[in-house]
Amino acid sequence: MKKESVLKSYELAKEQYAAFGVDVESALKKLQDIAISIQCWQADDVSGFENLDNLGGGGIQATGNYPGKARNIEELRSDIEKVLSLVAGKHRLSLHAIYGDFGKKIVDRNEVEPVHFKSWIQWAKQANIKLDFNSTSFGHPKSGDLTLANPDKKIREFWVEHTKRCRTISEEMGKAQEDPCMMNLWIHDGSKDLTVNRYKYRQILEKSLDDIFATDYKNMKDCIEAKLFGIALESYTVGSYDFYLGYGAKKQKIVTLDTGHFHLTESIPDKISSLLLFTPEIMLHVSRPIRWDSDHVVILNDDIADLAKEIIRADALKRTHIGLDFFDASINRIGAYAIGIRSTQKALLQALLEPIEQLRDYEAKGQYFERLALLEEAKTLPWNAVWDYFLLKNNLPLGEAYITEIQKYEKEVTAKRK
Ligand code: RNT
Ligand code: ZN
Repeated sequence: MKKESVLKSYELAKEQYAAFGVDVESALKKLQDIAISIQCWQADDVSGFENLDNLGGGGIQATGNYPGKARNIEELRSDIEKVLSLVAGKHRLSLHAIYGDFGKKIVDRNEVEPVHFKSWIQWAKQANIKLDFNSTSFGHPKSGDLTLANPDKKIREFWVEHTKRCRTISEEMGKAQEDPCMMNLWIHDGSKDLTVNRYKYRQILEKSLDDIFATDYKNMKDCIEAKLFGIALESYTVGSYDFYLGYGAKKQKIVTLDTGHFHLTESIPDKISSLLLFTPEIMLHVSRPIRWDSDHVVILNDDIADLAKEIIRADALKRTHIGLDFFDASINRIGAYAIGIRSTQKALLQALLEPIEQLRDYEAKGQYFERLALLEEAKTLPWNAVWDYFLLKNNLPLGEAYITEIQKYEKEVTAKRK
């Protein structure tokens, strides 16, 4: 793609959008400022860098064995830096507790401390990126079927301690970056087969959360992530959407909507406007479920386009934190990141370019044919010309040229990891 053609197409697109009352430049400015919280775990298939025997407990699994996954902190940082060099905008990195800089030390989950994330905080500052955080209750001998909802006091307390420590780590991150660190709490707790104790486990989880959240912090924000079911825990999930929605509304915590954690025909976009009325903010885990919570790479499909539109229509950008959550181990991992981030940005751009005023005007007047017609027309307005210009303005490879960049990094870096 030639620079001149991009500029020419952009000018024409701008004109076309102006005819619908859409200010393209202001849309681009907004897009430039939307930070996406990039999940660190796509780089290494959710393995982390603990020196513990990880084989003890499940809860999560990546599938595929494409060569070149990051094997240590240095490689992960280098991969993330590469990803950031291929996308426009200033973004964030979401770390899990198992990604601490533990050196050769054995640090159990109930021993994690801010010091284990000191080098991450330093790196982040220098990479000009902000950090978000997650407690990790999966992949540990004490994970089992129940962690924070475990009737066994010792196990429950172990995970309460872990999660409390994660909040202090998040607080340190937030303080250092002078911007709140979003801490996400997700646990897999549930039951493979019928349980006759649905109430009991939820009561225990509520108690654990109350313990965990007893201390107030200024530089971190708590997010609680619901799920429909997990593999091997198909019959019951303690932390269901009802559970966290209730807890979030009651205690003013942020509910995390993972787009892979609902019935496949359930509309996640429709939840945005309700959550914003009853909970302080929203955290998103943008993912792509195929038949189930498969965590495929995010692509520009209707689900994500509709989600982005709801955020913009509800004027919710300031209260919505957009995080990604996919981990595909079957393709080039840097490529997976690039596709996922770019597709999310494309969805947001489309949403920002919607001729919303005209649409609302039609709706107010009861002109529903006109509303539907314009919604259809808007789909094929030249948003892609605006996208190309966005890349050009950010000095990024145009169109599909980023593929070559990733192939080069693969040849020079990731393919050499054996
Ligand atoms: C799992 C949840 C959770 C994880 C990450 C690694 O189903 O989506 O958010 O993917 O914490
Ligand atoms: Zn998630």
